[in-house]
Amino acid sequence: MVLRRIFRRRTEPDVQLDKGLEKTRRGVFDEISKLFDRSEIDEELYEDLEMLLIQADVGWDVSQQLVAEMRQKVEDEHIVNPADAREILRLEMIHLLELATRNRKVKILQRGVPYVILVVGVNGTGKTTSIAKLAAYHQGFGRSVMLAAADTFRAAAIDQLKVWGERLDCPVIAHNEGADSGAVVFDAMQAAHGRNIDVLIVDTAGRLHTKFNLMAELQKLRRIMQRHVEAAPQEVLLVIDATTGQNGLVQANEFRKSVEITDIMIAKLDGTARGGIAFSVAKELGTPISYIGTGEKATDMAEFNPDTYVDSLFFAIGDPL
Ligand SMILES: Nc1nc2c(ncn2[C@@H]2O[C@H](COP(=O)(O)OP(=O)(O)O)[C@@H](O)[C@H]2O)c(=O)[nH]1
Ligand SMILES: [Mg+2]
Repeated sequence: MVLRRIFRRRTEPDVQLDKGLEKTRRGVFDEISKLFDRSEIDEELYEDLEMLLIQADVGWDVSQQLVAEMRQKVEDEHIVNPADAREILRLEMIHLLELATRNRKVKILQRGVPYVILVVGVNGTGKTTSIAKLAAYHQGFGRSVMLAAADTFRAAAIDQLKVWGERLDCPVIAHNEGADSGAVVFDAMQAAHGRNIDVLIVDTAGRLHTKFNLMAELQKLRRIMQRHVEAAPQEVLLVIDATTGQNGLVQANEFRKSVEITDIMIAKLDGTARGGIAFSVAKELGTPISYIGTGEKATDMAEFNPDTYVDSLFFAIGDPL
């Protein structure tokens, strides 16, 4: 392996990622980076590194794995320079995150067939906001987007989606509070066909208390979608709240039992100094992480890319080269 002695960014900086990971970078990852500013690789380095990774929400198992792999490489390759060990750590981190992109399905959009995105997740994780971000994202490719308010539990939730629809200039199909979510989806599918919509994004309720209810609800919506489009929903996006730390992982596992998740959005990454959650999501779930949310605006979203992500954990835009 060819190692660079100078630790520097390898990918083009991403403004959204830079912003989203600022707290995490300034906190734990700055300390991690500094750990390697020492004269030799000693036991203390490994111990402190493991502790800091756990602090960053990387998770106990994954932290241990990362450190063990780094140690192994350092030994195998007779590395003595701490700066080289840091480079090994970076490569291990990228490698781990690639687990979260390996199974990514190619998104195939077909003319005249609505590409349906079913958005699921626990209440408050950032689903509705993430839907607005996705809408803006697809609009950016010149696609027509429609939203469906299938979270019918609260009037406020429906209104929130309508407000986003107005801001983004995309139609919202909604019924009244308490209406049958299946009926909303039915109407939305028809409208999407009728208006030649490219992307239909469906908001769902995250407050279904039992797993059975959740499963029944999501399966019902799926069946209704498939009456119109056989492959729908082409994307099932789970939103995880980065500020809830490892708890987000527990929630994700619950959802996975109810519905087949194709993509993950890690929301509110800007709101935490413990942005290491992506590593445990990658390792424990293996479900593709496709996007990250970095704020409350529709443009506060970035595509997830392991290299850029790891670079943004260590380097800020404007850092000296
Ligand atoms: N800082 C920050 N706040 C977010 C982000 N995504 C959502 N929020 C906020 O989190 C709260 C809950 O979001 P909402 O989309 O309503 O969640 P839902 O209940 O899952 O639909 C709102 O106050 C959002 O503005 C994000 O990426 N960063
Ligand atoms: Mg909502």
